[in-house]
Amino acid sequence: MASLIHKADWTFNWHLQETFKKEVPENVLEVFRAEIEEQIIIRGEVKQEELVITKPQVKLKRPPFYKVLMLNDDYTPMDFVVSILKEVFHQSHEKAVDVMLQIHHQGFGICGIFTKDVAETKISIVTDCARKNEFPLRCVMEEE
Ligand code: TYC
Repeated sequence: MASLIHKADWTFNWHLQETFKKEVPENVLEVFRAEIEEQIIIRGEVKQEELVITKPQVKLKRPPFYKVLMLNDDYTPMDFVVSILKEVFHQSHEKAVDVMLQIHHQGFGICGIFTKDVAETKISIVTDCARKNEFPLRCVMEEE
């Protein structure tokens, strides 16, 4: 709506300036602005040619993402880790086995990349489930 008024305003401004051949007085502009707004509201529709793509005033920033890393330990059974990767991180069986082996050999592995809330939730689900089963399995998160 704002950009539409802006476009219409600009167009009228131009025509008025052409007519007046000088700066258009502010009070004249005011009347036109009010009329334009009224017409747009009454019409309640936007014609295709009136749509203007204006540069957004505020650049939207992509939210930060977080890697959820799973850490190796000597006690959590391999099949428990695989089932967590499948259930909590929606990995296929093959992928879960690969990630689990990578953690086992390298010390850690990436379970997935999520927004902050989702990463925190997944970590607490993994931790709760591991503690209930008395395993020391741990995850940490790291900003991408
Ligand atoms: N190292 C464990 C074992 O030999 C297996 C394991 C894999 C544990 C990955 C944790 O995040 C882990 N049973």
